[in-house]
Amino acid sequence: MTDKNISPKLPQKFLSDLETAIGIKAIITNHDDIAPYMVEQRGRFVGETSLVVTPQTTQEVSDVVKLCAEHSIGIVPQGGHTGLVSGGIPFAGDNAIVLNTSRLNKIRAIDPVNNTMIVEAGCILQTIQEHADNHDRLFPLSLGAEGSCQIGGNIATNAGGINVIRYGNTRQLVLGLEVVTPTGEIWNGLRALQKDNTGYDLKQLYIGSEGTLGIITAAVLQLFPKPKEQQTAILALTDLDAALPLLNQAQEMLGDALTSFELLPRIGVDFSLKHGQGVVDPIEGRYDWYILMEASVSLTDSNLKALFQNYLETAFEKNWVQDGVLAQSKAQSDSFWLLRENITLCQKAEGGSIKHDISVPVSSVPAFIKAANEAVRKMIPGIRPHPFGHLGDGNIHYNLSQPLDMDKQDYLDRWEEVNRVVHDIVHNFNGSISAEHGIGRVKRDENQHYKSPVEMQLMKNIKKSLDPKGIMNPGKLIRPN
Ligand code: FAD
Ligand code: 2HG
Ligand code: ZN
Repeated sequence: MTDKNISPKLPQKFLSDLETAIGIKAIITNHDDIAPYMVEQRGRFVGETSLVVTPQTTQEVSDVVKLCAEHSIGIVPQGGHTGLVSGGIPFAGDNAIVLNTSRLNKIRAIDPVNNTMIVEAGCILQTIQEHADNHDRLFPLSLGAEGSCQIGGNIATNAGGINVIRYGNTRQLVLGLEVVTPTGEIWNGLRALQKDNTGYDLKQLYIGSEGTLGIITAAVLQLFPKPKEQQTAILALTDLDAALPLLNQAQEMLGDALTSFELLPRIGVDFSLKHGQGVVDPIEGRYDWYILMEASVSLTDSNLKALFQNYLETAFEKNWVQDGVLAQSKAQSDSFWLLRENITLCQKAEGGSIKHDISVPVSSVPAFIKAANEAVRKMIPGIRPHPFGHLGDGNIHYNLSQPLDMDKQDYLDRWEEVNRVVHDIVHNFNGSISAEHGIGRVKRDENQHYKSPVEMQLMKNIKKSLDPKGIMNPGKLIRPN
């Protein structure tokens, strides 16, 4: 039974046509069964809907969308539900149902000769990585949520992660898409081609569109040769400024073998050690800043280890690092990454955390961090900044844990005010207020504040032209009229 108090109120005809199209098993209307689909990662908002559907084929997705279009009902696409900007839940008043893609999860094909793989939107990222690996290939997209996020969500958010410096964002890893449009038509753009100049590149429009232009049902992914040798090191910096020459030197001495270059502050290390399971401190002593870096090559018998050791010697000679450990085994390298990947989950245990996902030119990262730290400390004495993340891409998760002696709610009430101060600094550095997590609902108005009216209008024109009824993920990314 549909809960009568919760939107959207669904016409009986809609529900019976839906049941005919996708079957009762794919329809969830019970409030308690819907609840888990409404709780987002950060626990900041709870979604509201009277219906969740879980179609199993592209045709079923198309049938659902056609019915929603006919009845002017909104649709929120939802994948692994790991997004960090509240893009995958409907808000009260959105008049929208949720279309969850978890059952749309077939790997349709792999072509190792062409270095491509065709997967459905609901495939878990880790499953895709493992399948590629079983065929001696690499799918390089990698992020902390890879055990539960889905490729449809990754594509819809143009996810970044830890290997962008070498392989690019999701945008660079997709050759073709299959999409159900807001009218329910199926666009089969599953072309596995390296070259295809036949007009507007529609797939790039859908990548990063956060479910506002249509539902991605399948994709052609670009695969790469599997790395045969890998070196991972964690280094304690002399100071934050040393990160930049250290990065430049890595690019000079390791060339394109450099795959990750991540910044960790001591406080983030402390969070992971205190709250994470099985996390160990790799370096004796306490240092303010660390770099976790990795290099890999797909050649056997390469001289990567020697190159890496030379690089580390240079880093010590130049006094950029005070201490460091080069992983001696896969297990040790995994333990470095465990420390890094635990920061997001462990910061939750430290009370309220006001988050920012910013990028500035790589050369401006230390200056940005210093300016932002000074500004937020002035605003809220005792605030605990823990900037971390993808320094090699200029992308810092500038997260701010609450002062130890402050009430959590009083702190979180200052979210928007703090955002504005930090984002103004980002803006002054010609940066972006969302480097990899997207805009969703959380950053919608903030995005509009910083984007030029011309750019906003172009985005609105595209939305209006592809989704004139405004049913695709209403209220996300672009404010409805
Ligand atoms: P969801 O959260 O379900 O949805 C995200 C958005 O995409 C929503 O707007 C939704 O409507 C839309 N969407 C989902 N599926 C489709 C579809 N098939 N068609 C159209 N629209 C769709 N992100 C990074 O970029 N880099 C990181 O390093 C990173 N690390 C993370 C670590 C942790 C611990 C966590 C919890 C999150 C992290 N994230 C990171 C954020 C998140 O994992 C990514 O945004 C991911 O790409 C979302 O995938 P999902 O399947 O969970 O999508
Ligand atoms: C990461 O790089 C994720 O770990 C999550 O993008 C960042 O916790 C965050 O803000
Ligand atoms: Zn990240």
